[in-house]
Amino acid sequence: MKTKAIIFDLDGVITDSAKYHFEAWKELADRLGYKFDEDDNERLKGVSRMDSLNIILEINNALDAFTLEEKEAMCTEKNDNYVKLISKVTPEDILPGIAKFMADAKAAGLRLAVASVSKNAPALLTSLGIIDEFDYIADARKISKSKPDPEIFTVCAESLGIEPEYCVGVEDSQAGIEAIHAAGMKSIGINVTVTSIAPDLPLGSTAELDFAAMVD
Ligand code: B16
Ligand code: MG
Repeated sequence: MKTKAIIFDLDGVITDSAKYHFEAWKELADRLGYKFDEDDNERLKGVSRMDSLNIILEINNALDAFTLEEKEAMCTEKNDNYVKLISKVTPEDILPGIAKFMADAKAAGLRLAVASVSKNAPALLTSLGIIDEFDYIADARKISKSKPDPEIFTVCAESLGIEPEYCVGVEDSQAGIEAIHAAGMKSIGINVTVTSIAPDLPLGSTAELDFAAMVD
């Protein structure tokens, strides 16, 4: 087998927390009287908290309307909304097909990593009951560039000690697919709204994941 590692995005791949990120930003946008809908939200997937806020402000022509302190307070407000929403997550919230795909990969001797730019990733993986299943979890606090920069996928491969060409990345965002390709890896896309580079293997949902048929 050529592939030696699978590197998973978290939000929108392992669990449907992408919907909670949307709800948490929507609550803030509504309070400020700003436009923010599901289409706008596609641009936020895989993007850091402050970069996400800047996209919402840009959409509303308000990029220069706030000081850094005010923007940090808005990020804190969004994160408080998000933490409240994910507080009830349990192992039942792991998306269909993910547990079997991970088990099959491990049985075939592959290593598993998580490439999430979310600072809430460890808490979420703990609530899902799978934090110990991974050989490496990227520390979002140490990642300086948001996807589509390849940094987080490159860090995962280096930490596992595996060359990128032997890694497969799984992502639900356009920015994430670009990051995987820029890192020199093969990509599996989960319900990606493609606006530029398409995933090597586009799937409609995680339920379609099939390790034996898709990973060589
Ligand atoms: P936090 P991923 C990303 O996670 C989300 O897609 C993105 O919407 C979010 O803004 C980002 O994490 C930061 O999350 O505010 O919790 O630190 O898709 O890379 O798993
Ligand atoms: Mg994602």
